[in-house]
Amino acid sequence: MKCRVCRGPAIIDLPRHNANFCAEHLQQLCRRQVEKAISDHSMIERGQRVLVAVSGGKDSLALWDMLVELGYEADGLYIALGIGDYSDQSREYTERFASERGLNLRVVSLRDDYGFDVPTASAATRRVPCSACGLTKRHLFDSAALEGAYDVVATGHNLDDEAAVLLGNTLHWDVEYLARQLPVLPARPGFPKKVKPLVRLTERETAAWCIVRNIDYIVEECPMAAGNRHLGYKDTLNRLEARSPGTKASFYLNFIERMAPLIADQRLSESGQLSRCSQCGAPTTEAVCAFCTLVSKSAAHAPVPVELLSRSGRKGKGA
Ligand code: Q46
Ligand code: ZN
Ligand code: ZN
Repeated sequence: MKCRVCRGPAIIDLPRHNANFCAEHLQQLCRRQVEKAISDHSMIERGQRVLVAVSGGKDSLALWDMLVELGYEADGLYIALGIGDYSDQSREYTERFASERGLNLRVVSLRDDYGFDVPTASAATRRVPCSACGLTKRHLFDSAALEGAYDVVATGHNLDDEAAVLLGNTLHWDVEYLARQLPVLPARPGFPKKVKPLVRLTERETAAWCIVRNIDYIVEECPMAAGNRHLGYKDTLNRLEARSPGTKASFYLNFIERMAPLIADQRLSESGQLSRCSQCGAPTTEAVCAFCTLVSKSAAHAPVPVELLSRSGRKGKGA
C-alpha cells in the first residue's frame, strides 16, 4: 500500500478519495479539508480569538490541535457534566492534552459551580439526558464566549455527525431544521458566532489524525448515547458508504452547496422578541431563561447516579 502523494509506505486507505496516504500526507489532507471548510464558509478570520468546545474525545481534541497548528489563537472550554466515570476520564484526557501543549483550558464543573450534574438535571426536569445536557452546554459555551470576548465558538462536529443529523431531518422532512443545518451560525445579540470546521472530515480521519499526532483521547462514548437514533443513522450511512465510498460526503456537502440555499427562507426567525433573563442576563423569551430554570430545579434535587439513566439517552452529538 503506497501513499498517493509520495509513493512511500501508506498507513491508511481512504476509499472515498480512492487513495492511500502516509502519516505526513494524511495530515496534509486533513489540514486542507479544514482550511477549505473555514474559508468556504468564512468561519474564522485571522487574528480572531476562538473558544474550542472540548470533550476529551477525538474530534474536539483534533480540532483544537488543528486550529493551533493552522495558526489560530484557540483556547479550550471543558464542561464537567458529572456523567460518572466517563466525565472523570474525559476531563483527564482534556487536561493532559492542554498541559502537554501549554494551551489555555478553562474548566466548568456543573456539580462544583452550579450544584448539579446531567443525570440529576435529567431526572429533576424530566428531560431526556441529552436535552438537559445540550441546553446546559449551549448556555455555558455562549456565556463563556461572550464573557471571554471570544469571536467564535468552534465545535468538533464531523462529517459523520452532520450527515447523520441531515439524514434524520430528511427522513422527517423537518424543513426548518434542514434550513438551519449549516456549518456556521452567525453571531446574534447575546449569542456568539458558532462554527464546525471538521464538517469535511470523517470520524475515521479525525481518529487517524489523533493517532499520527500522538493525541490520547477517550475512546468510550458517553453512556447516555447508547441506543440513540443518531447512532442508528450513522450506522445506516456507514453501510451505504461501504457499498459506495463517497456517499456520505456527497449527501452532506451537496446538501450544503445545492439544497440549503434553496430553503434558506424556511429558517425559523430566531431574533423574535428576546428580553434578558432576570437572573443571568442571557437572552430569553421568558422572565427567567431555560438554563436558570434548569439550575434551580436540578440543584434542589437529590443527586441521581448515572447508572439509573444511562439507558434512556436519545440523542448524541448535536445536542
Ligand atoms: S455528552 Fe451530553 Fe452527548 Fe452524553 S448526555 Fe447526550 S449530549 S450523549 S454529545
Ligand atoms: Zn506520503
Ligand atoms: Zn438565566
